[in-house]
Amino acid sequence: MGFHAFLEKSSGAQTRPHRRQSHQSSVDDGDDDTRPRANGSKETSETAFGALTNHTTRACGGRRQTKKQSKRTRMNASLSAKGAYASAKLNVSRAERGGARSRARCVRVEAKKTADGPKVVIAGITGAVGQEFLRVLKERDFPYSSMKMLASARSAGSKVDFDGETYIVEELTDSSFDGQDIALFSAGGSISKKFAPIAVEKGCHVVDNSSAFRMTEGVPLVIPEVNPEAMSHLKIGGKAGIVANPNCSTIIALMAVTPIHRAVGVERMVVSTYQAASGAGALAMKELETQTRELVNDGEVKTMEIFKWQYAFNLFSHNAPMTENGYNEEEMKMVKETRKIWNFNDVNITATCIRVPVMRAHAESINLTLKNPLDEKQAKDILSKAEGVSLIDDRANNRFPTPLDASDQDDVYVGRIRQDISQSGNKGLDIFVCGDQIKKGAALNAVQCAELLLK
Ligand code: 2RA
Repeated sequence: MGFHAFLEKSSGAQTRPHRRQSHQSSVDDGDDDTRPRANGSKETSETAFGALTNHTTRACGGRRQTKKQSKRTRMNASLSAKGAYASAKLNVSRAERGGARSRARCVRVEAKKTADGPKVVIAGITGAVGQEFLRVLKERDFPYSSMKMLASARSAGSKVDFDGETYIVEELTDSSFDGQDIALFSAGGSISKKFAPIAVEKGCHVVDNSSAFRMTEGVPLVIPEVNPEAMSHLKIGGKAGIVANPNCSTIIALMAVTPIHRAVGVERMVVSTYQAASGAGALAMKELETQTRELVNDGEVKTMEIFKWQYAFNLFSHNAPMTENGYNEEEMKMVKETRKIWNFNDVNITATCIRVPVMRAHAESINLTLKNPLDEKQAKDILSKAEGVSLIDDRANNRFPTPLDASDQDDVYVGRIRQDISQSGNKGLDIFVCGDQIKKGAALNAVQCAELLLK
């Protein structure tokens, strides 16, 4: 059965394929040290990445390709490992974003190697977040005097190019942190649990992208635009410590909701997420692409290794483990992490997290109950001034944020800003947000935390 026949048969309403979910890199956010497998086995993050080294990416300015080029890109996305991590940027104009105000840069900036810069370590360099760390460090001109690339024994000896130099990947051991200043970790929770305390003991600050220390008392859980003060006691040259990067869904939600909370107080938040493949790791991204190809070419899904359910042209409840109260761990992270980041235990939060067939940017529908009234014009005004937030909110043209708008961008995009008509007195607000899971949801946030250590 051909692709169109399949679509007609399986979906009825949908008669043509969506635009391709472009992605730049194979992703593993280091949030957990194991990944779901349909067959019940577990995959380490590094293996997950390794399996994708023949995967592909889109070239810079992908959306400006000719029809012929874009068809070729869609149908023949055979990406090399090098290509997958090339520093390509999504070169979409402001006009194409519906007039969004974007601070995301499209220029390439070289990282700043300088004799008095910190000694930087990346733990989990072969993972996609590890690779994204490098890209973000370059983009943000992060100062460094030396760079150390760490991975498991399996990857030791391989080479990584960064800022005009080639580095040999070293095995992560207890002595890896001797004399180092900042370690960016994204190698999974168990690696963080073992090695982050060792790094700190040796005087090296850790910014950890895993969930290992997020709820640990005394460990700041930081979104730099939201609660930088939580880590103000940690500075290069001072006593070393761990800073935890929140879960991607929490970061993306709070980038938009915090400015509203600061202005009028948020009493309750109802979140429904539409989470991309990247959050489940590189193999999930690969599975989404593979299944899509299979459907296009053969009309049926043959590969089902990561999730127990068909992923392409489908969606399902988030794959995080279920907890006793019927919420899965991803949903409970949103509840607990928000309270910690806001230092506000009275906020009521409920979340439903869903995995959708999108490559690398999460979307979230957020309904708020406010302490004090706020009309939608005021809400728009607050959000338009919020750091790291861009608006796409064009009702006349039905133009609102999409995961593709947010993919590969620094900012979180917000739209559908409207009064919740079910709540009286202008005390209810609805918004829809999209943010790049691997960038602001992981690597960018971590590098911003590292920048705070320098200030
Ligand atoms: C996800 N928890 O499932 C991940 C991202 N950190 O999307």
